[in-house]
Amino acid sequence: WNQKISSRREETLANMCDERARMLQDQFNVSMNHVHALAILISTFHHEKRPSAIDQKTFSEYTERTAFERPLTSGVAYALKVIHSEREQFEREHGWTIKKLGWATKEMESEDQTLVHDSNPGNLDPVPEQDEYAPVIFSQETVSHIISMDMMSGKEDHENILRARSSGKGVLTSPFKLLKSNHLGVILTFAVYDRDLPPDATPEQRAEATVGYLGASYDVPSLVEKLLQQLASKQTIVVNVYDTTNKSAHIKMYGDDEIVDTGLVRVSHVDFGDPVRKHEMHCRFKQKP
Ligand code: WA2
Repeated sequence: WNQKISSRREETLANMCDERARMLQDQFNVSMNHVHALAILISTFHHEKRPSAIDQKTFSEYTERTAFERPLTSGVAYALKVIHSEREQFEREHGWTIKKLGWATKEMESEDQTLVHDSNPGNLDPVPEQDEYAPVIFSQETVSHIISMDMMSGKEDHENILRARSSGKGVLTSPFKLLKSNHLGVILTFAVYDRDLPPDATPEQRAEATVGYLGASYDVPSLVEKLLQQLASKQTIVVNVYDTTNKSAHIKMYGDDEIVDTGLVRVSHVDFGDPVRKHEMHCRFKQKP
């Protein structure tokens, strides 16, 4: 009798967890396809058209009006590949210097005397000399604070850019604290090339043909929360999402810090489309039987 009840319970948890994991995966996949399409839009209307048909105003309006197509994302931006010998001309043409990614070094005091970070990119430091840069030239309004920042000066963004352009696929970072957000998030990056490349193009050929990088940020906690709320099961189960790429150091992307052991745990795999990264959803009942 008891065994029958407990196996029913196990099956219920498995079904609920698998359903949620699949929903998250499907929504991520939908938005990933639209970010890919934005990379093609940039290639077609910015790089292949003279003069370009896209400027910051066009890009921010278009991406704001199509935001519904990219569930779970908090913003998209486009960074240009600039090699060092082109830096001076690039900065002259744009009328600003390429900035180091991060908070302004200058901090201001707010009225209650606590330090606040200055998000005015005008107060950021110019990036020190490098072989190449990836300054953001277009952004959705929600991430306009990264305009003029060199995305290669941030560790996670740098790695993503190199992996995106050498693979020709959409790639994901591990979870890290995004700029101007108090939450962990991930970045999805697609490289934009100046020509059609054969599927067997070498990483060097790909790097050489690269003209820029289209990236989307995912504010995971608030967006997963929104997704789970639609299911109205928050009273029944507790959900955690992990990046399990490093087997010995799982990184929590979503969920409460304190996990109450109610006996049963269901682990459902979540495939975000980047074979280098592994993700899992862990589900538990809130109450013991
Ligand atoms: N976008 C938004 N917030 C961030 C961030 C980012 N990267 N990095 C840290 N906080 C333009 O891959 C190219 C976007 C990077 C794309």
